[in-house]
Amino acid sequence: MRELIDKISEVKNLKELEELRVSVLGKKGELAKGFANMKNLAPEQRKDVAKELNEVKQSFTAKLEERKETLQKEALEREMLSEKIDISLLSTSSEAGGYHPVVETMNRIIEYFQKLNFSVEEGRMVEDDFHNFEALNLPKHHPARDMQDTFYFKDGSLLRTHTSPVQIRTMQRDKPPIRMIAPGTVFRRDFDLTHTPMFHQVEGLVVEEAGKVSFANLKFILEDFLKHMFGEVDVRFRPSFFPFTEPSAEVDISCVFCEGDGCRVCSHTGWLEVLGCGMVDPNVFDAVGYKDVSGYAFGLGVERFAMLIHQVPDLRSMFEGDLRLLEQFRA
Ligand code: 2U9
Repeated sequence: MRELIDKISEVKNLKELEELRVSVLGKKGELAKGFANMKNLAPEQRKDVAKELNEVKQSFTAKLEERKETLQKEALEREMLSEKIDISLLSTSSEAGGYHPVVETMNRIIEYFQKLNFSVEEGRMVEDDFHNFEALNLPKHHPARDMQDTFYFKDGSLLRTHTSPVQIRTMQRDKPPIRMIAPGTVFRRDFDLTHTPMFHQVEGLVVEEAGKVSFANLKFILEDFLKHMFGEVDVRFRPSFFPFTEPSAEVDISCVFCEGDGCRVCSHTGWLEVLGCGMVDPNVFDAVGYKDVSGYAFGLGVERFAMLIHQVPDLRSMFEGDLRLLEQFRA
């Protein structure tokens, strides 16, 4: 017995241990031979020998398991040590990284509004029904609340479908005047050529004492903003509808691909839609308890801006992380 136990501690690796196991516990192993030999013993000896063999089997198996664990641990440690990376070593590569076009575009947008004294608010990605829908004048049965458009959790919370709940929370926290943008990630159950389940928005909100801001102020700032982002483009406002703004408008720029002549990208209209905006609906102010105020708001999709600025035709390439595309945006 002692001999067998000694053999276990002499074994140097898992392969040798397995060989030892087979040679002792295997079908043709030492123990099997011992049991087979019992038929040659005198009947009164058999019980004692069987007892002894079983004890040997038990303690051998236990020792074997113990040694196996030790060897496995040692092997893992050796592997981890060999894979260890010395992060203090100097890099052999001198290639510079760069911002992803979506991040770069987002930063340019943020910078523009920060220079005009807008604060930057972040909020949360997991929201509740009130802040994402109810307070934004999206009534209980509005189609936007559909399970098909929104990622819901079992407890009724949801992934925000726009950054608008950030404005709601800011108004609940601060008194007017408000002058803010909300850049961030949003989620919708939508996936096709022109939609992805995760994308980025920047929304803006300005609230002042009643009568102090008008649609003219909104129009002026958005025109200037779009020229800052896209260069010398024409800008037009078209009447539209959003539940949270009244009146509302969609904003187009002259097509950056054909300069307004008409091409496939602009469906031969010469115009590309880039923004939504309007005067904040009074129901939204009621929901946050604001009285005697006026305000304007706007919203945009950052991926769409990045695509139009860099003339990237396919939205999906914004999410693939393909270095052949990203290397073209290196700083
Ligand atoms: C509050 C009040 C009003 C934000 C607005 C839009 C119009 C809009 C879209 C642009 C492209 C979303 O990413 S997109 O699909 N947005 O058209 N957003 S007005 O209005 C608000 C927001 C918050 C409290």
